[in-house]
Amino acid sequence: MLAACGPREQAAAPAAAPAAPAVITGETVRWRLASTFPRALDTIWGAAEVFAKAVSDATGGKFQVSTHPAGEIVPAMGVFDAAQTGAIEAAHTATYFFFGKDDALALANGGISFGLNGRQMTSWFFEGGGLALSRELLDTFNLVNFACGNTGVQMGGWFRREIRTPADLQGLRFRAGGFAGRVLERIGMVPLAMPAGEIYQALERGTVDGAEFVGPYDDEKLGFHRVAPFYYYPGFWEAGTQLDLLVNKTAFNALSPEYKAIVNQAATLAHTTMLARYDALNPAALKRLVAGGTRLMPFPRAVMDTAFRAAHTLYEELNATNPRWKKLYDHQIAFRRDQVLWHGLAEASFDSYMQLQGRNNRL
Ligand code: PYR
Repeated sequence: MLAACGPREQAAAPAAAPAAPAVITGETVRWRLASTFPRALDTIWGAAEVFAKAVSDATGGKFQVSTHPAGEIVPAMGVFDAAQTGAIEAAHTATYFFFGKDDALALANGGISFGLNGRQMTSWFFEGGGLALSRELLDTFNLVNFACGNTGVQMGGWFRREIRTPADLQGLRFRAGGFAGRVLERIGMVPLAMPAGEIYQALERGTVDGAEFVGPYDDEKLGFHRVAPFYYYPGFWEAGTQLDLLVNKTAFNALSPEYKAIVNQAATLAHTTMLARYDALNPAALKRLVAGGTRLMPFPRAVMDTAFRAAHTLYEELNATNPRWKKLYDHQIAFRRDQVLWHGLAEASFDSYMQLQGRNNRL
């Protein structure tokens, strides 16, 4: 029996636990899941496969989810609408890509600049009240959302020339994920949205001057280092981007309580697997990139400060104009304040001590 006791909030639990161990004898169910990401990215696309396998394993193959990379049955950025209308049962994507529908969608997946990091976002979502708030928002789009991956703090991306001051960013055409564009345009950049599979060509052809996707492992696969030598960090606009499983509400409600619990648990497995995979794969990729000539650079402090101010001015404007944004923002920002306090103590002091040991070749 598969107990319906996963992370406590992610899906509605069955009303009562069964009295005796039971074998799941549910109906045969077939879902189609379309991803925003290409198959080559086994990290971020991989979450769809982890999810589908876990669902199949838990139901003895009775609940099958066929997984489709970007463009196979739905274009990369068409997956939200396709799940909303029921053209497919599920999408694997990130809600911040769809901020054009409502800026609040950027808060639902932790996709705002200077937001929560990956661990803090998972805490907000599962234990801090984020699940209920984001479910309320996604419900208005006829979708049920599940946390289904996190990238951790991303890299700031690839540039053809050095960035010394905020002035060097003026007019730079830059591919950035989702809501980041709202802030980058405020600091003089020209943000361009495009799915992962289109970035390399845009960089190579000069349609964009620079680009970011996630971090070393994905970026190496996408080949950005072949076109732009300067690799900046940190990606202050993506501190803990959460990936989402978005399920059509009618399709979800048609499931038995057991199958609902299985969807919940499978999404949670995919969620934890993604960040573990990124953390396991990124260091070796980073070493390969640097050995191949990539120039690793921190963003100058003045760039970070300029962006921080611009982001918070934007947030205040949205607070004044969009009540759905404000409801999530106030909650998430109060949570951020406490998280920064707590993480600054144990986590940051331990990390900085260990980094000192690393820099002195003692690890
Ligand atoms: C991006 O598209 O930039 C992500 O981080 C997923």
